[in-house]
Amino acid sequence: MGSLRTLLRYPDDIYPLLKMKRAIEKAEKQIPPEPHWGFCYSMLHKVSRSFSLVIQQLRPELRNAVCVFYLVLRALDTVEDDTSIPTDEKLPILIAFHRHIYDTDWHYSCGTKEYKVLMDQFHHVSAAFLELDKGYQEAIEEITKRMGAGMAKFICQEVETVDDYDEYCHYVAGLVGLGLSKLFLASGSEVLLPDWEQISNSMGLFLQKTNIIRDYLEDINEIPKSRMFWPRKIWGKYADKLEDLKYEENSTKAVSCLNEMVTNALTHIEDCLKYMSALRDPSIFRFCAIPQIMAIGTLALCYNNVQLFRGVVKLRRGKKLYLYTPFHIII
Ligand code: IN0
Repeated sequence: MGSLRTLLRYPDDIYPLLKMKRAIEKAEKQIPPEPHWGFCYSMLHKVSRSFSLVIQQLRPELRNAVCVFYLVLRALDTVEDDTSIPTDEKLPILIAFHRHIYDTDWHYSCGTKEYKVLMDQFHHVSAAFLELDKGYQEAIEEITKRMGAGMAKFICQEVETVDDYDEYCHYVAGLVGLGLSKLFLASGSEVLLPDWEQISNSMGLFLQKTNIIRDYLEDINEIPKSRMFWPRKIWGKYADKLEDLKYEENSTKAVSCLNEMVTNALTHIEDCLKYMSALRDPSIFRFCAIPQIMAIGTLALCYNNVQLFRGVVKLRRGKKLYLYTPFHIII
């Protein structure tokens, strides 16, 4: 639940931590009896313990669609991330992934731990996908197709300019925003604003850019080869190589670069607020707002913080869980 020392230092964390523990236990007891839905929901809890609770509070029909969408995206991500797959084998899988989701005989073994289980037993996700209404299926298929093609493009291309950065983040996260807006529309709970594509995209870009900033050290130290998502156009003003930012003698330059990256991410905030202001359904609002609040908290922690180049900078677990606790329990 968190170390005793942390709990004594932050006693206000104890209540949300206990609430969260109970909420997780309750969610785990509510796993559906059908094997494919049972697999999907228990997999969802495994790959994202706290976010799965936010999905859980959506209305059942939309919840099923979001659960399948989330797992399809995680699976696509597992293929993209697996550095042991040769490029000539990876590209066709990414490009054809939107067709594989219709095929309950398809599976491709890759990834590690729970992601390997997800890939090996992907037929459960396909079976669940095939039970969704056509409107949900079409939205998931279209986004998976565009995302797979975008990921394939960036396997062979580095993030040089800020436009490249925005384009890469569009494929891996902005499209998720577009897809979710379509699912909300298909559920009948929400309507779309005229500029829905632009603002849905910004919702994803803000989350993804925060992840890219936060994960600098983890990505640069990745074995066998570091992964670089910070645009050269920005870091090139401060260092000859992106990895040089992690060395102590470059601390001042590194922090200036970090602050420019955070400022870049903050440009999406206005669109995000516009998107969230237009939502009508309180459960959809919570689903969208909680990851955004977490991202703002993470950026606040990263800004001007040299520790980002030394180790992990993450929101304290208790603080994070406080956000996940349903509002009416706290107030
Ligand atoms: C998400 C997003 C997400 C939620 C709500 C609205 C969104 C609108 C646009 C784009 C994305 C939106 O949220 C999750 C949050 C999450 O998974 N949090 C993890 C923590 C973490 O750091 O991984 C948790 O365990 O709490 C998210 O990060 N992504 C995501 C993926 C699929 C879906 Cl359906 C929704 C991933 C990403 C890359 C940012 C889009």
